[in-house]
Amino acid sequence: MISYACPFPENFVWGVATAAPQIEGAAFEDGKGESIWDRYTRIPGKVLKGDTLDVACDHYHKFNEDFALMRRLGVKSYRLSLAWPRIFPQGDGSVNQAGLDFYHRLFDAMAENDITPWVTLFHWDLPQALEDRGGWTSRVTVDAFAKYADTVVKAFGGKVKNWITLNEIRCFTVLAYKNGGPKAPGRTESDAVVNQTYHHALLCHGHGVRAVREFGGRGARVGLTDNCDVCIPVSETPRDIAAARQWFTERNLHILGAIYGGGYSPAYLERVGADAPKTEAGDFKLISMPTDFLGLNIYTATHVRAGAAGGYEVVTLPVNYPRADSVWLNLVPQCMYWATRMVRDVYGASSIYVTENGCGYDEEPVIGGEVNDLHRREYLRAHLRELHRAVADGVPIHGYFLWSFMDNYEWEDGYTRRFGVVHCDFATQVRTPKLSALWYAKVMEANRIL
Ligand code: GBH
Repeated sequence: MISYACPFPENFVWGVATAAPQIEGAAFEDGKGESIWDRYTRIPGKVLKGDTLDVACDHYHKFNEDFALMRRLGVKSYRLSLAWPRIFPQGDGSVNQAGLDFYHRLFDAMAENDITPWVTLFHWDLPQALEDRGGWTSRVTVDAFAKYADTVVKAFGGKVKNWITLNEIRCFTVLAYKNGGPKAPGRTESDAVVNQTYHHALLCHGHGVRAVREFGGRGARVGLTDNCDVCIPVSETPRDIAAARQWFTERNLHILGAIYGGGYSPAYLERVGADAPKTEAGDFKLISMPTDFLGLNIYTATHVRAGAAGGYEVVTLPVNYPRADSVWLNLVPQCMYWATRMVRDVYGASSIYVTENGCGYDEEPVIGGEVNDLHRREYLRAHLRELHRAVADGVPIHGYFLWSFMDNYEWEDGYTRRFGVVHCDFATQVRTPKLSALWYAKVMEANRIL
């Protein structure tokens, strides 16, 4: 029996994560084009308090200070994203050199602070100009992404070795194109159109992999970050585990199932029927190119058990079930164990990184220069224990990135919901490491749970 006090494997990667639109600000500076989120935040009623991304954490101007703070906390690996509209203001067409220059300065500052970048090519900020040409419903976006991926991998391949193609396909497809939101652009489209957006996203993932293989240089690695639908078996009996596995497989058929399966499975095609996405010859050669790792963003899970008449049953949670302030974030630490184990068992994933995990709360005041977010420390500790359990069971988990380095723009929840281990005062841009940051610094240093 391996205890939680045992270290994580040697060379386990500990890091923190953010995304460009959520922290950079400078939304219209140095030639950056408008993103779909810049547009969406201005539609009344879409974002809490009408908060915009215009300034966010002003990281665009404060990155030196932010990297110095990371260094003080002992952060050695940092997952960030590139803003596509900073580099191609119109989505394709001509490149904005000032955008490339900004990221060169950023990577140089990271190197000076001994921080290794893990770079996501796309974290939801589609150039509005592409949305105007159909956005994710159109193959125009796939061609534009291919060009964007080639450009940034060529530009930064000397400074970046760890690449992530896309962040959470569901969040810019079904959650953005089906029911008018909650994600940008907030369109309302048919199932057939939504299925097509998945397919285009899968193709972009493939192009990201291809670009890294072609232009990434020596030692370059690439994978997808997925927020697969996660469940836990209510009891860890063979019956409930089998039920959970069935639920997991069905719910992830259209993304991980397609990528790892080398095509859409008969089960998927039967489910979507006439709404199946239109594909072209060669699509799956691209989509299913082998990757070096799978990134998972894991926050919560659905409870599943065996049905009385076979199959599975989703358990309805009691109203008092504990959760964070984000309504979707039920506290289910076993999500770490089951998500990682399922992707190993179902798809044979052989190198897994948790690319996000964390929790959002509203009221976290700075009192006497401190933020006592004991709730976050307990969340992280409980989740890391379940991750450790998976490692001890032989699940190939090679790293963990905490979401998020600092409080930032939480999409439709604006600046209300704080996910950072560093507090950000959005009026003054003062950063204050919370208690959880000081604790996590020690965890990273010790390579074990404290
Ligand atoms: C991640 O999404 C994102 O990658 C990151 O940018 C974000 O800040 C962070 O987590 C915290 O939210 O609309 O009710 O159907 C997390 C996964 C998936 C959680 C979509 C919220 C909305 C559920 N998210 N989900 S709903």
